[in-house]
Amino acid sequence: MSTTQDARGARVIVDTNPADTTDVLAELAPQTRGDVERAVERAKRAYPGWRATPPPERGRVLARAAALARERLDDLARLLTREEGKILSEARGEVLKGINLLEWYSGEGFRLGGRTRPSEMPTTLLWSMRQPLGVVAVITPWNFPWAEPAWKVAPALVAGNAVLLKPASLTPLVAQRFVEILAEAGLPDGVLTVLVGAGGDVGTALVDHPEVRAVSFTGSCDVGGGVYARAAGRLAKVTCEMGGKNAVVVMPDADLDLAAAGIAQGAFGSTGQRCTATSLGVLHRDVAVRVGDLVVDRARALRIGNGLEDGVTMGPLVDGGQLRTVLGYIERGRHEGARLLTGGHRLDDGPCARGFFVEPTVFGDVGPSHRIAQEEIFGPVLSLVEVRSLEEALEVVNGLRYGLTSSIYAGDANTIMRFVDDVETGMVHVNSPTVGGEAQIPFGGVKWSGVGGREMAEEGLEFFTELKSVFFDYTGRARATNIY
Ligand code: UN1
Repeated sequence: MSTTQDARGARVIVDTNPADTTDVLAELAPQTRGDVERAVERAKRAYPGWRATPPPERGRVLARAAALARERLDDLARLLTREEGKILSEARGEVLKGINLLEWYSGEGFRLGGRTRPSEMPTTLLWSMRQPLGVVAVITPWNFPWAEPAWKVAPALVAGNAVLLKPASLTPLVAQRFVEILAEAGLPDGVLTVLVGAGGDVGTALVDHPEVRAVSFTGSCDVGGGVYARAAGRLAKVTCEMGGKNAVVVMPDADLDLAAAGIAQGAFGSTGQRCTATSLGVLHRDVAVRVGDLVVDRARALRIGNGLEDGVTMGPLVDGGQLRTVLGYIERGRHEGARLLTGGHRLDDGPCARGFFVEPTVFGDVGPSHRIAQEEIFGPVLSLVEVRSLEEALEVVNGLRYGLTSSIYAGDANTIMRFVDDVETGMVHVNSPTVGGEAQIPFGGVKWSGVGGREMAEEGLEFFTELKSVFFDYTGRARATNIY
């Protein structure tokens, strides 16, 4: 994407393919604060009807959208690859994940509810019920332009809210397609509106709007911290899912080929542009050299290029800004004294001549305090740190300010369970890569990685509801015997 001016001097968002910037997908006029105001009004008008729609029926709209998306899986995946850059198989995986979320939350339409409890008082029923919040805002990142809207919008809708979706301005088309499919599935007008524009205009207007009852954000810590502070300032509900510095620990009794494959998949899949990407390998010294060699072999075997082409196994970075950031970290790694084992350069000729490509990069001899071992890079750059024990590995991982996800490759159940117990991350994998999440289990992190509650599963639905507790004396006489 770039922002430019049209013939009359108005600003336009130019949506381009990051693998080939001559491939322009669309030019869009960015929306403004005035558009946000009008969208909020429309959402307020649509809300009562949607709130009154029985939850199973709300769920059915999601189920129909899931079925439509499944029919169009190939087209959606191709559009996603063109807009975001990840290779086609990854794009298909992302579309399928969004479909899973729609399907999971469609079923929640039948389960939405609270619980009953006995009362201290006779002839009295106590129960809690879940109700929608009203108008809510959802702000999603460019790296999962289909799955992220699905995992926030689906629970918000089945709970009965009216939703304003602001996708990243780098990837607006896939998000628009998502909204169109829901409309086709029967979602009434005004219940879901997409607003394309800059975070500083549209995002801020949503976060500050007094009628927006909750904000669900995924993106960087910098932006998320600002969203959290602003929304908290007016006592709105907020959830922020932010960065990660996700480590894979490899112990001597691990299956080393499996570990290397998992590290490479986590580090270079989606070109490292996911909050769950593996960017730190914490290797026991007995196996560090072997695992390092195996990971380097895998990095060198990757074929970089346009993700639409057969045989390409790693796509570009999303734009020039991301390319500069990643190259900056590679430079820093060199200066900090880490050993470059492979990669380290921009690729700008042959199939990579017209896009934002960088080599998959691995650094060895990285110190745990180096910036490349501490900070989220969001690109295909892996740092390898050596440790002498599980305790030392835990010190490295728990010393990070992030706490999204982690992984251990080991054989011994005791070692594995000590890691699972003591690691300070919201998600932990055993003998599998750090990436991924499934609709039916909570997703999210601790420390700098997230605040405001987990997403996905029932927990993701809770955020978009308010609980009401009901005390119902069905004879009207229980108060007389109330001992309190
Ligand atoms: C995944 O690893 O499949 O922004 C999901 C992100 C995350 C999504 C990761 N919210 O990268």
